[in-house]
Amino acid sequence: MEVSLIGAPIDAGQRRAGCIMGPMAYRVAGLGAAIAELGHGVEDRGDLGPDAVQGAHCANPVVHDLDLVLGWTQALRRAVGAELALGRMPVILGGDHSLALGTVAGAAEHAASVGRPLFLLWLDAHSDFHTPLTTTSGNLHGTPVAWIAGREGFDAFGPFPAALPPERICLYGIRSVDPAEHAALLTHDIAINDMRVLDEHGIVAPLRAFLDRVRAAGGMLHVSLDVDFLDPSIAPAVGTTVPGGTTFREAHLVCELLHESRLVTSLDLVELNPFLDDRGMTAKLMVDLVGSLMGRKVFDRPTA
Ligand code: 6HN
Ligand code: MN
Ligand code: MN
Ligand code: MN
Repeated sequence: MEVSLIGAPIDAGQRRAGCIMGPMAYRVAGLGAAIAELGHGVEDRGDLGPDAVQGAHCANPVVHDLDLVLGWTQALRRAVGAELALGRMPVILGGDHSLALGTVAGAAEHAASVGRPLFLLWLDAHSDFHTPLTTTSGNLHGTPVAWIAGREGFDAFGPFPAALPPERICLYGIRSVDPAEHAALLTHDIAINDMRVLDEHGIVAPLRAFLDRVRAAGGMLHVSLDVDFLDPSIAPAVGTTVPGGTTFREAHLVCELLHESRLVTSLDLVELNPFLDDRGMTAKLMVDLVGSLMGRKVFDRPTA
């Protein structure tokens, strides 16, 4: 694989300071070297900045920093599309989860241009299914999945390029859904693998079922990994901790299965807030998880 690291120090999609340091923390934790060690080519494209956007309007007065989020959305959309067009795998170092408005838009645009369906795996404690009109926090990091699924209420963003039908979206690990999100999810046929489902069926079977669908459709797969997918005891460096997250081995197993599938074409690493970390443990764990996703094995058995 040829991997491009893209820094996206955006924190405008939420209110707690610190996500802006995310890209640098991944570099300090050795992300590039960890990927190169596995035999992949790695280019660090440095940090991106937002396009200049002014005067965007939202009818919901609690929504904040709309111009900035729009500016990042445009810049990331172009950057991800450009890397995919070069046949490279973009890995976006966030930055808060609002960056997925741009990254998934870029991936969707590219997939449409080559005539392949894009699938989305959302590894998160949250469903991020608000629209700018339903959010009560005003934090746009809680909205990307809704735009991607083609929901209304995103006037300032325009229509999502090639909106994903619900059966191409898989929410994995969720355990915090707001009432307005819940109501909307009930009317969309999105695979919702909340922690209750994963407790009962295990971490493997629901993921395999989704990956089988991606493979059967000849799809591209964007993975969006929110730090709060992990249990706060192993990943404290995130502003929106929710108890009851995935364990160290569960998270690695997800990444190992993703590697074995050979289906992942782009990846977001989001919501790392290094200011909240404990001696870099979260940044290091995220780097290790990327290692598993890119081919590192607990025990490497030679294949016949
Ligand atoms: N994330 N549902 C809450 C809100 O403010 O809308 C939390 C969103 C969390 C966002 O996971 O990236
Ligand atoms: Mn802000
Ligand atoms: Mn999220
Ligand atoms: Mn989250």
